[in-house]
Amino acid sequence: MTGAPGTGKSTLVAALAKAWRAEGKTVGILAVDPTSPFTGGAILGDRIRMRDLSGDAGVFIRSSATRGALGGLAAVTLDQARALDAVGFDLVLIETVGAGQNEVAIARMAQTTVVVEAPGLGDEVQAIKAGILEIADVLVVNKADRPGATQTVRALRTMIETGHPALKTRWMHHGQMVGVDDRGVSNNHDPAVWIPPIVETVAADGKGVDLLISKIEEHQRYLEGAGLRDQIERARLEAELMDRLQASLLRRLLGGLPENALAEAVASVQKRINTPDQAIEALILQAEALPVES
Ligand SMILES: Nc1nc2c(ncn2[C@@H]2O[C@H](COP(=O)(O)OP(=O)(O)OP(=O)(O)O)[C@@H](O)[C@H]2O)c(=O)[nH]1
Ligand SMILES: [Mg+2]
Repeated sequence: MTGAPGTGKSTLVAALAKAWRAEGKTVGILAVDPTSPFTGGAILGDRIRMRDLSGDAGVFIRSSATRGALGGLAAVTLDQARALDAVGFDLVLIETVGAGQNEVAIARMAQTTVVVEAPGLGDEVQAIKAGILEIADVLVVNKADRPGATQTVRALRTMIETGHPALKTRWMHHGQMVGVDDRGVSNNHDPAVWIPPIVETVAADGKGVDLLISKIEEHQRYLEGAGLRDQIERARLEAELMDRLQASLLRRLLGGLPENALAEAVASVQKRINTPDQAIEALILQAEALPVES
């Protein structure tokens, strides 16, 4: 569940969790960096919104206010989600503010990504600015009780009809052009492309939540039916492992170098002594010359 600050993600997550609990399903909820400049100190607010759920052993809630924990946030959240999955939670809901690379990385790892919009946050559809529209499996226009909801729906519909990447993206795969969906997964075996439906909700009073659930479940069935779940999981794990590999190589490299090595590299580029590539090459050579840590 991702979207601009204050669009109603937490309220929606609470409403979804309640509905799934009523069906007897267990629900894990992970809220990532819920403190936004808009709603400020939202962890407390989230606690209040989630209050109806507390004390229920079938619900696990964890908020991580980890602003500033660059790079590690996606990994930590995905590990938490794995843990919840491993202990048998039927559903794991992750709320992120769709505002940074971290959040987008997390959203990309979900089986079903719901992008939440709300009217009245400015002229533009917020998700376009944040670059998260293309990862949406289901689009929600929450706060449908507010003026402007119809225009927001219309704007989203136009965007999907004219330019959803699922409808036009192609990429090279093993030297062949193949049709792909928005996650870069080949779906040339299955011509049916998932076009994100748009659901209007009033999270505050539960309106539209049943329809949202049915769309989320429809998307899950689509993944299953098209045999895409394994393929997508493999592609995402590959991306996740590459990210973690990059981060850990970088940590290892920089950790082994003297403290001022990076500053000196920067200075050498600023003084036009080195090009960036030359400075990087020098850093790598310097790191490789160091004794290997055991
Ligand atoms: N009018 C109206 N207000 C809503 C609706 N859903 C949520 N709100 C209100 O919008 C405010 C923000 O809701 P949250 O659920 O905290 O939004 P959020 O997207 O989780 O916010 P952040 O985590 O801070 O990004 C709260 O005051 C909610 O009560 C709705 O459907 N209609
Ligand atoms: Mg929230």
